[in-house]
Amino acid sequence: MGMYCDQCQESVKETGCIARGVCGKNEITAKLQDTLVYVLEGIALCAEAAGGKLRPDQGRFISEALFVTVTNTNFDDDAITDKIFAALALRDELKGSLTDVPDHDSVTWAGRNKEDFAEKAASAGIEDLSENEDLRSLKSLVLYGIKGLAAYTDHAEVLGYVDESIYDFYVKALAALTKEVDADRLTALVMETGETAVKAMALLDKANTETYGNPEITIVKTGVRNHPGILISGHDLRDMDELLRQTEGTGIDVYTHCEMLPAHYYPAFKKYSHFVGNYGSSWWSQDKEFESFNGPILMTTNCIVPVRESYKNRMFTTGNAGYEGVRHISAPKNPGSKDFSEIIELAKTCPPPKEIENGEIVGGFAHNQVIALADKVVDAVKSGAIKRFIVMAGCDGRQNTRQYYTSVAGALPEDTVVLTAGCAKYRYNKLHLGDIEGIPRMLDAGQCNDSYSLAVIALKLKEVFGLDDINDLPISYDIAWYEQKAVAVLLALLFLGVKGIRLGPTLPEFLTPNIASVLVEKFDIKPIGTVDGDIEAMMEGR
Ligand code: FSO
Ligand code: SF4
Repeated sequence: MGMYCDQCQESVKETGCIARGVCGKNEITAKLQDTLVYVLEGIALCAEAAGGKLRPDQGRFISEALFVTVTNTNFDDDAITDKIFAALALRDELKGSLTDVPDHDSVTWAGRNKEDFAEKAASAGIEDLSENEDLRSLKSLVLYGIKGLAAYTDHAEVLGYVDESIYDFYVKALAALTKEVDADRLTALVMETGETAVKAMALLDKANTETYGNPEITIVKTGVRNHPGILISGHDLRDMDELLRQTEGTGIDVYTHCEMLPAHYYPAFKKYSHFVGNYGSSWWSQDKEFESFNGPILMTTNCIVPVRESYKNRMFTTGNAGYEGVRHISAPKNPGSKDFSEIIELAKTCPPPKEIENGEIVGGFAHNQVIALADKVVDAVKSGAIKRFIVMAGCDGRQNTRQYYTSVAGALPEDTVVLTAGCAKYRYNKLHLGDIEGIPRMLDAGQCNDSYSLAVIALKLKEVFGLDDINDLPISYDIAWYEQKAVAVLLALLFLGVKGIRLGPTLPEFLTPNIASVLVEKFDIKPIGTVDGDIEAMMEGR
């Protein structure tokens, strides 16, 4: 049997990806990832039987393992196989302490090699979760939501921040995925996934801001200098920190790509004079941009696209990211820094990056910075200078239909302010929308996880205006999604009570018509429509 995957927005319509992923994931990689999730379910069942608790190191292992299965994170079969072995060992450790071992194949299955794993995956993953397609759809929402929030939890853990209630939820939710559970309980689990996603984003926000300071208004250059450079992409700020320390004084410049752009907004990184700017744009354009960058590229997380030979020998992965044939920099066994010297030595031999643009991007409007401007913002709303905020957070993607977001941002009335976060911003962050009484019309909070900041801002405005309901604020949500972190962010917004979200460029394939209509009824979620129609509706609060 071939692969089956429907976890991201680019899933093949109606069938899911069954021969090869649109993302480039092949059948073996897909099956190995499914098997990994399957063994994690066995771990959860054993942990549940032992009282529902995981040790912090065990919880952290689950965050990493789930992150490995997120779209565009890891395409390296050997690395995924190693994780399956480690997961089997953890499951057996937990099983060993039980007198009453749960009766489920994922608890007893004993694979030995890659071939066993690929074979096993024919019945692994979510495929055997439920015969009923609506129940399966709800279980998919839970599984994809946990994958997304696990990625955020992992970033916080890397910085030494832990919330054990997130581990309790891994156990509860992963165990539930193996059982016959009715629609009501699954719906409650979907909402609990949203609640846990809020916790994960809050934890990461605390980890990032306590470690690196609160993001500040920053102008980031998009041109290049005449020195060799290293390009760093993905979301991991600790890797950013270590790379900047290790490159200081070497004559190598450091540039960000895609979701690493917001690193420029943190005080801890501003002090480095060799941290010079952002190169290129969103993840899916990395083929062209990595080629013209000329120097080494470090991918700290997703989104990796199939790597071209032209830059493969200049590319490195680290953390949970991986790609067959691309060198991987592992974390040291004992506490300490990763060693990026191989990348730095390679950079010294490379020509400087080729300039592809020469402008500026303004960002750094996370909650602390916006709340510092609260009086100005509230006055502008009261005077009518700002009529509406449009939250345009989320992901970017390859399809031309995503041009919709550029058109919406460009055509919004001049008394609106766009609040953004995530790589979705690359569809409009170079439009120069101007400002309203000194408040920029495009406020970038940061990475996709900083969507949490947007929720904090909304809750603050609700308090300032003395409103009972977050939906009474002059805020509309026009969200773009791509992978499972966006599923987690969406569930987090629903948990916080946000209604009327527009979601595009398409609704998830894994939602059955029945489940989609429940979301429409309960939360007034709607697919995006036309640019003019949606702008008119949003300005009327619809
Ligand atoms: Fe984008 Fe990729 Fe951050 Fe995602 S780079 S698409 S939601 O991984 O994580 O926003
Ligand atoms: Fe297809 Fe997306 Fe799965 Fe890749 S991650 S195989 S594109 S559904």
